Amino acid sequence: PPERGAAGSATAVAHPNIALIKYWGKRDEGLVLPWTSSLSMTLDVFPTTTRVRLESGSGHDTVALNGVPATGETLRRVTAFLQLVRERAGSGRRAVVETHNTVPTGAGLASSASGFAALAVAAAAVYGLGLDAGGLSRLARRGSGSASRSVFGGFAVWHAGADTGTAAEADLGSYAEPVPAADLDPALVVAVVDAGPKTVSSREAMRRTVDTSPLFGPWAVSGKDDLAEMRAALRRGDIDAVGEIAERNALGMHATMLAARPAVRYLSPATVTVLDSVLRLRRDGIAAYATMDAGPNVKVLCRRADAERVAGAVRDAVPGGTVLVAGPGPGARLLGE
Ligand code: 2P0
Repeated sequence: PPERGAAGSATAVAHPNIALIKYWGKRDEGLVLPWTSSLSMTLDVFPTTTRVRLESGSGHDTVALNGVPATGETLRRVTAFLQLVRERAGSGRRAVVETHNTVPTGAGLASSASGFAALAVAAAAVYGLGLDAGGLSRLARRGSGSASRSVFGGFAVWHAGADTGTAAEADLGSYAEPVPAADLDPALVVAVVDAGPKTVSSREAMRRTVDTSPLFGPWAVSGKDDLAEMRAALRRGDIDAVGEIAERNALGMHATMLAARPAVRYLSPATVTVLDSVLRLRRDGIAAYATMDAGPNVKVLCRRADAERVAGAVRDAVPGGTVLVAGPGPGARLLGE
């Protein structure tokens, strides 16, 4: 019999987000609890659409990514996530998951953020969990930390959760919520210099950084100040301050990785070429600031009015790359069955 509140299928859409204050390092891997709080902007490009349909009488979940059956680590992570949903729902019914990504997977372009946010919203609906937005964010976090932020549109802060007390207490306090921001009219110019999958997963790279980098502790401490200053800069709509803080926080995160043993280096020569073009733009009086994630690609924060000029400068710097202009995008939502 169908479970109470549960429908046969549900489809959700979510967009990736780019952190302006980075999440890097877990205090609890099983619960996906971060060492530090982070803050991001959800984009209006690269949506992920995911449909979850309940199966009767099947002994396993089936997952397809862009029409290709998932195997290995991807299948394991999605199945573990669905298992968590089933435990909460008191259900034993397996699911068929069909997901469509428009972003290159595993290239440091936040495919796991949009992916698990869409999966959380669709799975919560189909298994009838009855969660509010904060609950959906806490759930999405268990799939991938950054997915907690993609539940919301615009700017969102993901709270680390209390760092004293038990992991169970931190779990309750670790979710994202929207951040008040004055009218910034921002754009994020995304420079895809390499769309290939990363050589070290962010999960492994975080672990290595936390375990071996002497710079991790200081970066995590300074990140608290960065976050407080970032919130203030967003409130007053100060794009230069927002950009400066984002850029220094990102470079600090990469410094912690470079100091890990062995080093994790996601930045490539093309990354540095784009960074040089961003410096030149600033020298010319344009507010343009760079941030990089677990890959060589660069996202340049600027005013929307300057976005075409910034995109042109970045295109000239890396003629082989793909450059596109993104703006603030919507939170994850159900599309229906
Ligand atoms: C972020 N990144 O804040 C940081 C900055 C990449 C660099 O979140 O292990 O895929 O699934 O929780 O969310 C990438 O890590 O990691 C990420 P898991 P996730 O956006």
